[in-house]
Amino acid sequence: MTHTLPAATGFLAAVHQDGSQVPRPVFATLGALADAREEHGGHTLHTSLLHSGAPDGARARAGGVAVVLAGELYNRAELWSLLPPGTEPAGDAELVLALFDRYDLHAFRLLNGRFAALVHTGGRVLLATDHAGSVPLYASAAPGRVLAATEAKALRTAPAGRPLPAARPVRRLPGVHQVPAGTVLDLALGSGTGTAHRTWAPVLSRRILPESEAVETVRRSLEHAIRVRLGAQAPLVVLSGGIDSSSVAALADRLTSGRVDTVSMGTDEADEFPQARIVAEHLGTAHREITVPTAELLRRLPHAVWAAESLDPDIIEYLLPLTALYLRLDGPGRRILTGYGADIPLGGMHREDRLPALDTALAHDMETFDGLNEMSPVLSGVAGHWSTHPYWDRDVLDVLVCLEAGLKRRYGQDKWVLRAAMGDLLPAQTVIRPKLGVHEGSGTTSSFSRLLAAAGVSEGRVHQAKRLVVQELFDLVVAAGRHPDDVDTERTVHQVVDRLERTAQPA
Ligand code: AMP
Ligand code: PCX
Ligand code: MG
Repeated sequence: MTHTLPAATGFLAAVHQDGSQVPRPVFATLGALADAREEHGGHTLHTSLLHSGAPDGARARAGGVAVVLAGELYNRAELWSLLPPGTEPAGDAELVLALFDRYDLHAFRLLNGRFAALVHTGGRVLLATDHAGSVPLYASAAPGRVLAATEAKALRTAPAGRPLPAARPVRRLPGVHQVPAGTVLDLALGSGTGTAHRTWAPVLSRRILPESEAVETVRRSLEHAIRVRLGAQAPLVVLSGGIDSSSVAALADRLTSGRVDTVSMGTDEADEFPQARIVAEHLGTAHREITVPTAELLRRLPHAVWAAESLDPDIIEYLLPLTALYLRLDGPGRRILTGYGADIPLGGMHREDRLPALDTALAHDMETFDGLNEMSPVLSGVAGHWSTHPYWDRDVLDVLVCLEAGLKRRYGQDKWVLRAAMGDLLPAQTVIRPKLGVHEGSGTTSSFSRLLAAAGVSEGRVHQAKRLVVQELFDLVVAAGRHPDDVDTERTVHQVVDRLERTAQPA
């Protein structure tokens, strides 16, 4: 059984050949910090762990190998079966350590989880992400040192590093790179460079299955992904009333002995409260509705960029209402289940009948998700919570991506296979209803557009202006290290619009 929160939700780690300074750990994620400094083999490993009371489960060392892990694993039982009987590791870091001893870096090909990890052994430092890169991991390396952190802002004051193999540079943070999804970077401490190994890639082929088998496989894999994501306490499901989150709530409800909590957010402009209420009443969950005034929603724009460290304006629009919701959830840290991500492998954003277009969109989305940070735990971490995404469980994702498109779009319905898999647990109207995206259902896209229009942006340039606003906010709250409470959305919008106008004017 998983505790409410993982042992660590983030880290800053530094491996040095000499005793150089380590940047002060600065995170958006809320949590206590546990520092540790260990010397071995002439190297120093310094770690600052963001934890929730039991940091020991996130650190392990034996035989000259040290592991630091933020997040959690979901296929523990399978992984344990690979180890000698009777050796049940105390935590996920210890489990990875034991697997590393047996498989070296190939251990990471075995893991299904939501994590970022660092392994230090001899002159090697390995940096690893889960298949989806769902816990972002950043690094700065130079001869004799490797720094790594789960938030880019934690490396803001690091001395400039060298380019890393396959890793993307981070805007305005010289020498800071993001480790790609499903990757192990195997770095030599002496040179600060090394090799990238992919440990996961989305399937490119499509499988043909009879309807009933596809439906059963989807149901079984999703149910399993939810079972392994449940903690000691009843979970909280962020519920829109659409098929994705309603399915998560229904399965969590079946697998939990106590009552599941659900929460829906809306704004003073738009909500999907009636749709969510139908599901909550059907399941008998302890349900809450939270209305966030639009002014507050827009004030949270700097917080969404601060948490996600993403430059994509569309992604920030999806994440903004969720960030605003998480910031309204006070009290002790909760384990939050979401339906986020279902629309990517199921082509849920695709609302018409042509199958080639559906698979084109899907292939594109599976090729471009990396680095968007849309599933970053920091989004709920800013309020001290831990979110997890069953549809992006490694095994669920593998099942969903490869289903032939005709199982996703069928009988005029989007996400047909999921709807068919959940028919017995949800109200009929929930099962058949097409739904708006969270950015539409909460009025986020329209209120952000209106803010720009009020600042003088013409309709044709709204999207470009949104991109620039998000970029400016990134520069302020990530690159310059400003706290989002001190950044005014409206003032930033005006500055960006002034700049846009100056560049648009003929010389
Ligand atoms: P979407 O695919 O647009 O429905 O949004 C992704 C996920 O965010 C959903 O599966 C829900 O878990 C969550 N979500 C979306 N809208 C809301 C809402 N209004 N209130 C609470 N959670 C939501
Ligand atoms: N979503 C999607 C994510 C869509 C965008 N991400 C991408 N293409 N990488 C989902 O939940 O699957 C909505 C609102 O729909 C967010
Ligand atoms: Mg959805």
